Amino acid sequence: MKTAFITGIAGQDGSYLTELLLKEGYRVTGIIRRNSVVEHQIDRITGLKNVEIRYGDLLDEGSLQTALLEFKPDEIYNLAAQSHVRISSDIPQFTVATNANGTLNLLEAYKRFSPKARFYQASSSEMFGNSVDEDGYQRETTPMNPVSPYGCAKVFSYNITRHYREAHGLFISNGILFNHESPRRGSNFVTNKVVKTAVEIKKGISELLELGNLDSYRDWGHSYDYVRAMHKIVNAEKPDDYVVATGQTHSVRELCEYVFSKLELDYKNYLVQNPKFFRPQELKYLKGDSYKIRSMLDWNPTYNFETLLDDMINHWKHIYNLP
Ligand code: F7E
Repeated sequence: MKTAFITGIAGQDGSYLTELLLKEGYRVTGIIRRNSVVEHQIDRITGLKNVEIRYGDLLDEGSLQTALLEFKPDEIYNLAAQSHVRISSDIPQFTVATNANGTLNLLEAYKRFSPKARFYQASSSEMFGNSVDEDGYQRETTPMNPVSPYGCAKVFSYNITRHYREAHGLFISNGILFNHESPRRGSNFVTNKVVKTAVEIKKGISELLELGNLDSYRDWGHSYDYVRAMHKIVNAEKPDDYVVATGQTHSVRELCEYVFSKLELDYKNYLVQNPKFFRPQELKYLKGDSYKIRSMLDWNPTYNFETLLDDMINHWKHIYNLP
């Protein structure tokens, strides 16, 4: 039986990955941070049997060493992060400490105590910033020009993991994941914010949807599909780096149009723009070319933009008891 160790195990991706690995017969272990409000902290993985969790933190090297020594993992998935791009401008130092130095802390513990394991680093399309290839896509070779503290920290982690792979002969891979959502997405990310608020408007318990920039484009996939990519990346013959994306792009405005029209509403009657949701520098356009992982590891997404949003709409309709 293989053992997996997941940082960020209670998050959206951590929970889908845990379900996948349990189905594959893994022993699944991980760390969660101490939180003053204990309620709801592990809701996404509550009910899953045979998951072993300890308190730990990417900023607490001792906790990482203790966990690796106890669990002796075969696969390490570093999914923990301060993952909100706009908030990374409010708390840049914490974001960089966690998303950059935290990765280095885990790498050091891994190199010393678990070097035979395979290591997955959660890299992000936010690393590209506003650079786009001439054909309108971002891919593994696209230059990285990040436009947020979050993106800058992720570029550091991408580079340091590649350096450790080359310098120390470790099995380390990066998944460069474009936006991926689900009913388990935090409701301060734009997809879940739009879907949840639209359903609340339909139910008559909300009146307005307040958003920032409507003209940015994102390549949105489903977290369920993207954790399957992570597992394939870790179990490939050789360590390498792969873009994971759908290859379709839509604006925030198109997202609103689709979600409200599914609920037989016109988004223009409810939408207001609020400066507080704009970013100091916006990443305007993402569309990923995932040819490499599709051809080399036989990965394909099963959800598209519409079926992803349908899944989220159905989730919130169920919560609010709407037909
Ligand atoms: O914003 C615009 C916003 O916060 C998407 C993270 O998982 O994906 C995610 O980062 C777009 C942006 O995701 C609101 O300006 C408008 O253009 O859902 P988001 P993100 O920033 O793309 C990448 C790949 C990651 O790695 C990150 O960890 O929507 N937008 N109005 C808004 N966004 C939010 N959150 N809230 C608004 O009111």
